[in-house]
Formats: sequence, structure tokens, C-alpha cells
Amino acid sequence: MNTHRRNFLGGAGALTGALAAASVSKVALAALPEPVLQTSPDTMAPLAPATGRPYNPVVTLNGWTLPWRMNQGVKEFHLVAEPVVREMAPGFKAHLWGYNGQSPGPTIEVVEGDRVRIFVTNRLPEHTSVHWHGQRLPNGMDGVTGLTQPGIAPGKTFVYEFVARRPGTFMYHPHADEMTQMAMGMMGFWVTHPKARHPLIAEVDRDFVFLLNAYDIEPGSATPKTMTMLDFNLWSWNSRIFPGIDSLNVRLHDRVRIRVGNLTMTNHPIHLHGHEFEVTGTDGGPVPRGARWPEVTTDVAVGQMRQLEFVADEEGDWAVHCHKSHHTMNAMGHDVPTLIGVDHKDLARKITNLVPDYMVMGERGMADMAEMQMPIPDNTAPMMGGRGPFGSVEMGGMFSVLKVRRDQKPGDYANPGWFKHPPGTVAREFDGALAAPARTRDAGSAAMPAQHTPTRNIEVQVRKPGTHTGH
Ligand SMILES: [Cu+2]
Repeated sequence: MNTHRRNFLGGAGALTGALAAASVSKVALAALPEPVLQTSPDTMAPLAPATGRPYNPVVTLNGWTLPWRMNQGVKEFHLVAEPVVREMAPGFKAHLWGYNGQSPGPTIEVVEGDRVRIFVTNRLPEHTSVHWHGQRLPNGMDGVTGLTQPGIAPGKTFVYEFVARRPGTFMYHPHADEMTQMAMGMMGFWVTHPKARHPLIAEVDRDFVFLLNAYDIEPGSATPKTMTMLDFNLWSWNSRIFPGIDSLNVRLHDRVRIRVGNLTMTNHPIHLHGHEFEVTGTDGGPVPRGARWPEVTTDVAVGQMRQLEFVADEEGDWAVHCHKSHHTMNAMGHDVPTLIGVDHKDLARKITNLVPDYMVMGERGMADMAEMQMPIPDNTAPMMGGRGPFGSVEMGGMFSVLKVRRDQKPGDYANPGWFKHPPGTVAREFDGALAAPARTRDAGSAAMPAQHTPTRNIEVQVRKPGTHTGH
């Protein structure tokens, strides 16, 4: 939701003749909708439907929605699986695989009951397929290589066709060499809007979508290590890391829906500040009203999707983030020892003689890292940062800001800047006299001395195992 939002149609010009010539024959091309490619990682304005049934479109965080064409009552889309260069944060570009110029691929939006035809052209160096996660569809359209279809070979185009039977929140991803292809960023969002007022699907003012994904890219390099199973160093939303993730900008009292899908290898407890929400739906469908309860954090397990809904009735800049603290950090070495409380002045002086840029990490915690700019390799992002109105936010990874503003116009997604706090409503330094803390000489706290304290040591007898005599 940058102020430089680009009209996605501007991206249509990015179609290259080389692509068309290399991948599909002229006859096939005549029947194919022209693929629309995207070159910008900015959040696109919602794509209002010009044809077909009307609906209230979603906003894909740092992403876009794929345009379609109507062909005799069928909504036709064209996905191109291909290597892409994705800017994960300003100054940091990753070599990923994705669809139509970006990773994740474009969001696909349709309406319940739509007949949908999706052309998938493969420009990857290996075969692929697309699985339409969560959809009711004919088995042969399910996209599982080897099980329901042959893989789409490099250079080939396949066609998927089915009716979007169930309204809700879905995603798509390959079911072919998934470990590699998902580690490289191949995935996308899918929303099926209800065809009429639905008793369990609220009409909302703002509807944001993003996928949780994770990468292992060594600082200074650009290609993810695809064999990594757990120790990822980049925790991203739509292949962006904070401060590269756009804010979610809403108007005071808007009803807001945030749809999240998880295609990483671990769970992510998504936490919203300042408001309570309900989980109103999953990729399995809308949650019955009697089964909803208030939350401020909801866990999104691997392969799951969650719809959070709330009324944004508190003005301000509210953090929204994964609550695993390591997931709000960017690329770092995991072998850094804990140095809190260690005095290493002498050591630092000696090293600085040899390496002038050397900075000792963590003597007082890690917050200094965000303020001082330690030199980092080209093409990576600082471990944490993000300049806020009061200094560094000291965050990275899966972190963004919900900006609730009284004067945000309906339908305006532009970033309103930092919140201007009413006078007297910001935590401030206390400048009165400080009383000395009261401490007791006994064990326990000052207010409540410990009771039943043993007066002598209790000896614990532990029998240690003797010689192991084997099995
Ligand atoms: Cu997380």
C-alpha cells in the first residue's frame, strides 16, 4: 500500500515475445489468454471485477491479483511457472521460482459457481504441476504429479478446469518435487467469494491476504538452500521480510478480515495488538458461529489457512506479527554465543586492531544491533530494524503494522504515515523520586516471607548406574 501503487495493467506490457515463442506454439497461443506478468513487489490496489458476478476484492500484501478473461462463460487465467527475482526487502533480491514474475504467484479471485479454466505454462528447468489446495474438484484436476496427472514438462502448457464449488480461502502450489519448488517460493493465494449473502461469511470493508513462507539464504547470496528442513533464516509474508512488508491500512470502525495460509515447515502463532479477533473460517470453510471464540493470537499450522476478523475500533499503529521471537528477525548466524553480562572490552580492542569494522555482539542484549549499522554483505537485510517514529522497531521477518485511522478514506489503501498520538497518551520517562526497592533478608519476596523453609539440607540419594552389562 505504497503511495506508488501501480496499475496492474501496466504490468501486462511486460509480456515478452521470447516467452510466447519459446513455450507455446502459435496455434496454442491463439487459444491462450495472454499471460500478465508483474515486475513490482508493491501491494496492488484491489482488482475490481469488470466481468462476471460482482464481489468485494481482496488486497494481497506486497502482491497482486491475476486478471482473467471471460470465454463463453468460463473464467480463463494463465499462470506461468518460472524463475523470478523477488525483492524480499529494499536492497535484498532473492532468486526464487514463482509465477508470472513474482513469488508468491498472483492471487486468483473467483465467485462460487464460476467455471474456471487455468492454463499453466512451465518455464522451469524441471516438471511441475499445480495443486488447488482445499478445492472440491474432479480428481483428475487435483494436480498431484504421478497420481492424478503426468508432470508438466518444461516448455509445456497444461489446462485445469473445474467449477469453484465452495466459497472460501484457498491456496495453490506444486505437487511435484515439492520440497524444492516450495522452498524456492512457488505458491499463491486463491479466494472464492460467495455468490450471494452467506450466513457465515460477513461482508467486510477490508480483506487482506498473505501466505507465510520461509527461506534459507546465506547473507550475501541470492538462492535459497532447498535442503533446509528446519533452520530457515528468512521468515516471510508473501516472500517479503520486515521492514519490506507493507502496512495494513484501514479506516476506524472498518470490519477487517485477514486471511493467512502457512506453507512453511513450522507453525506460526499470528498475534494482533490492540484488538480481539475471531477465526471465522479455515480452508475447510466458514466456522459455525457457536464455535468461534475471541483471541489475540491464533496458531496457523503447516498447510493450514485461517481467516481472522475484527472491527478496527482503536486508532493507532498496531503491531501484527508471528509470536515466535526468532521469526521476527532476519538472516543471522545461529551460532552466535549468548554474551549478555560478558565484559569483552579488551578482546574487542584487540580484534579491532586487526578488523576495523568488527563489532562485538550482544554484551547488553541485541538491541544495539538495530541502532548501530554493522557492515553486512551485499544483498542481504539487516537482522532487525525498521525505523519507527521513536527509533528502531528492532524487528524483522514476519512483522507488519495495522494502521487504524479516523480519516482513512473508504477504499483508500495508501500508507497514512505514523500515528499522531493525542497528548499524554504515550508511555514516557518517569521523572519523580525513586524509592529504594524493599528486599527481605529471608528467602522469598519482601511482602511474603517464605514459609516452611527447610532448616537443613536434605540429602538426595541418587543411585548411579553401575557397569552396563548389555542386553
Ligand atoms: Cu513464526
